[in-house]
Amino acid sequence: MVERANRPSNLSAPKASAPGPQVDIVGQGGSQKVVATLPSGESVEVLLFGATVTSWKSNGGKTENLWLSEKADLTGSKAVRGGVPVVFPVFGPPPKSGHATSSLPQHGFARSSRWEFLGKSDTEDALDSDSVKLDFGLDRSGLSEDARKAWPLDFGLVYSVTLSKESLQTVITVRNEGEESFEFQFLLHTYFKIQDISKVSVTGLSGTEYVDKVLDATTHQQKDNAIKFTGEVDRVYKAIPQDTTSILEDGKPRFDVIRDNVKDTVTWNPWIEKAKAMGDFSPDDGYKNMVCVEVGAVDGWQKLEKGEVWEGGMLVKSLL
Ligand code: TA6
Repeated sequence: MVERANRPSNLSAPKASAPGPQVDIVGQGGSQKVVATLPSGESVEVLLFGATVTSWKSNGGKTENLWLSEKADLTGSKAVRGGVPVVFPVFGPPPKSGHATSSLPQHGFARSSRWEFLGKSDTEDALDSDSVKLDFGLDRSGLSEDARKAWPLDFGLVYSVTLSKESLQTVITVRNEGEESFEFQFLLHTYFKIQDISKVSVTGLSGTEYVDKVLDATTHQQKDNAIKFTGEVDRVYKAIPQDTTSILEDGKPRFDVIRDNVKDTVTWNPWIEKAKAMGDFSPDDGYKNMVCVEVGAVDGWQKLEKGEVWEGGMLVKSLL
């Protein structure tokens, strides 16, 4: 045998590629959802109705990170109470009149329209079994007749949900498919699951201006670094300089919510009375186990000319 330098070592049979993420479409009609599970057990569930993430489990699948009302409608007949409802093209009650969104329902139509599952898109490294990216699409053709009449504009949305071992990334791409420009707002109305609201604080918003909807929508400055919850909280923080807002439990970091091309964030807890008043909010004392930290572009409007595209979203790290 000829001795050669750098003789190739024995070529071992290529390693059988590690099992990749499992992606299934489950259920029928309005209850149809996409379930993706990593080989290590983490999972995400996305209801096609609203492209609503209804479950995100990290920590090998042992930790559910999202709160979902026990009376959440998961049949596609109304927006889901919990998980991550997608708010588009308007946040909150639309302008009373004279605006393209004025005839839309609160929080717009995206969270109560049937989205199309576009598929599991290839990650950079197809053998990457530590993450999976799911794409969902919505355009005019997917809207109800009422929504099409209320907002007669041509648009295309692609919403990507990427599950990794310790994080969930959700990003929307908005395209103006029509001839005329339009403006919109966008927000991810995320209901985080927590153990005890009395031990929760939200940090990373100090020095930011906010509109307090509990105090007649008056404007305030966030002085303390930590927001605590001892009653109803409904605040719209605007033009936040830093990218990350954190949720702590008992002083320990539980979630980092990282804004991606959006500058605003809503913090909301309905507390006792408002929780009781919502028919699909259950149990009544469920407010103790949830906090909404909702990133978005809701201060003013994003404007798109014909053919223009806008992208924004969030990356959430579960720190448990
Ligand atoms: O994001 C907070 C908020 O705007 C609150 O004012 C409250 O209305 C909440 O959204 C829930 O709205 P919904 O239309 O889902 O009942």
